[in-house]
Amino acid sequence: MRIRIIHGPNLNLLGLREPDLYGHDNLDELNKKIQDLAGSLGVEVEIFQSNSEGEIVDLIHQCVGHADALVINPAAYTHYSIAIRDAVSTIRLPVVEVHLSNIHAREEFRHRSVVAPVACGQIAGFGSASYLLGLRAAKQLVEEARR
Ligand code: CA2
Repeated sequence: MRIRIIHGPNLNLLGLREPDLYGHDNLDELNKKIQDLAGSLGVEVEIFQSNSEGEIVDLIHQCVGHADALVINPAAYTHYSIAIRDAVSTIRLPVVEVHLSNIHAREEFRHRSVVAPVACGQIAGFGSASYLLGLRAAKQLVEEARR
């Protein structure tokens, strides 16, 4: 089973500021945690980060025929990118939306996700563990679909 992980804009800066919101892990440390869990779950992961909306759309499209599920933190695009929402709804694969912070406990403009309604579910507020929970959820969704 292959699961694609996409980190959205500015997450390349993780660990460099706002640790109270996003935790102390930098992106390499977070990716190592994801790879370690994937190894123990017997799942292959491929991890991408992009600051560009169009590139993220392309990365979502490339999942078709290549990955079994997608875990995505669309970062700020969560709140307004119809292009990313449409890409997610087009691929017809299990998609789990994740956020480091609890977007529902922050500014009102972060409460709305335009992606969540076309994802299987959303995990928010657990720091790096949101991705680990998202990976477990994605694996379970793929297994359920195969039964
Ligand atoms: O909580 C999340 O994971 C977010 O997706 C992070 C986005 C924010 O716009 C969303 O509302 C919630 C921001 C990503 C910025 O990441 C940085 C982390 C540390 C330092 C600088 C940027």
